[in-house]
Amino acid sequence: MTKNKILKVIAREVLDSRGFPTVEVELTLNHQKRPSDVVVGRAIVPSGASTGEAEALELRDGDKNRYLGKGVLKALQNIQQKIAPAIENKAFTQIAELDRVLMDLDGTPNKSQLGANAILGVSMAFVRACALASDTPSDELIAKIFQTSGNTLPVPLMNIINGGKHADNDLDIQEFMIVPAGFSSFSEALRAGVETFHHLKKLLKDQGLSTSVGDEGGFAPSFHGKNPHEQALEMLIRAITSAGYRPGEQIFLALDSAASEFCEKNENKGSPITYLFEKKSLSAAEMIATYDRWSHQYPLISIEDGLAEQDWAGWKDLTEQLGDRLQLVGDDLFVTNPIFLKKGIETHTANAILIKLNQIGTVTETLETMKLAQESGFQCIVSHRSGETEDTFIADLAVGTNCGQIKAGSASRTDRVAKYNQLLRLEERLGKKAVFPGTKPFLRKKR
Ligand code: 2PG
Ligand code: MG
Repeated sequence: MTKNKILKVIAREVLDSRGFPTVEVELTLNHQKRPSDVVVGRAIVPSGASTGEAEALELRDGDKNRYLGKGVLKALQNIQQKIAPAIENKAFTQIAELDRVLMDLDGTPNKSQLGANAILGVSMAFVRACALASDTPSDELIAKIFQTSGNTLPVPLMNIINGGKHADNDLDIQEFMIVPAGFSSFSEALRAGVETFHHLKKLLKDQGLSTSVGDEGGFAPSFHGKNPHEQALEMLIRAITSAGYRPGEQIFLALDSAASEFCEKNENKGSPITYLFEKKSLSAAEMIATYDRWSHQYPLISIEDGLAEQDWAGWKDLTEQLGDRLQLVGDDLFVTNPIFLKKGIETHTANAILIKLNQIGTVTETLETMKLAQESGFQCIVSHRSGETEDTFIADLAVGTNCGQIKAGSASRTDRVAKYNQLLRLEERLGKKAVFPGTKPFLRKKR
């Protein structure tokens, strides 16, 4: 196996889609066949807003005089002063070897010493650089590491109405997604999703509702009246129909409730977790009943973080009651961490996992979690963060692992469409080899 000697690592502070600083890393290697040439792999780390409690640590400076405390100079310093001296002029055969060194250098379970943003930037940049050094596209390199064919384009889960922490409206649920799964190729599916987005804009406008967008490029209207969530779901159905598509056959619906954000902080430990939903306090059972009702009213196929990350008891009931006909995705619940995923597998909690590189902090651990999920019959959805950049690593990751689903936001904002554009390129390059799984990832046994 070819060894890749790291010649240089540099890091800089750049901005994410919310205008907050984040880490960019550039890592230099020699070209494998032309050793006198060098290649530079570059990666930018994303950042979440509705973060899970057990996510790996995102190191921020906390200096209120710079970027409101959100600077990442400490993370850069850790790369320049601690990581670079440990890896420069050393050769690594593969990403797992480098990531092991980074993990050992940090020495903590949640990467709190060096910062997951520092570590992940180096890890992703190394994959990119190895790809360039071997004249292999990044998705192909990932497929080699993951030992798959790497030819499956993901079904996009497009978040076209934003709420919760990603918008300034009265929706408790964070993401209302359309899932154009009933098509035979990624590009057709994307087109249907995008057309639906434009029709939604017109419908909102016609009703005098706002068409300004939230963090992930979806609209963020304020629905009036007592059932804003159902109004949002109805609106999606109308948009699909008005775009000329068939809801429940070509385009389906998915939610990310991000319920940890609206669960009520209960002073008494041990008392059941409740949810402040549509201004009422609801039990987990009542939330489940709401989802159950919606799943009969609408072509809903997937619910992410339907209950809070601490509510394992509620999650178990949710899975028992709806898991045989809906995809139930753990995001804050699992934080891309094999330890929590194992607990989910063992206790039959959830049936899918959201995959975010920066929740765990290295490419290798991300791939390990995905392997574990796939071996256990859990679906994987590779995901962006609400704070994104022009980096399209997740598009390569989704194809390279054949995972079948990606969550990359709406059809507006360059930070979101950059991922879809990369997937279009990959689809074109794969040509006849490209596979689009359609509704397959969502098929479950009927009750
Ligand atoms: C989520 C994500 C991405 P954030 O909750 O799934 O949509 O949001 O990055 O804010 O955690
Ligand atoms: Mg989520």
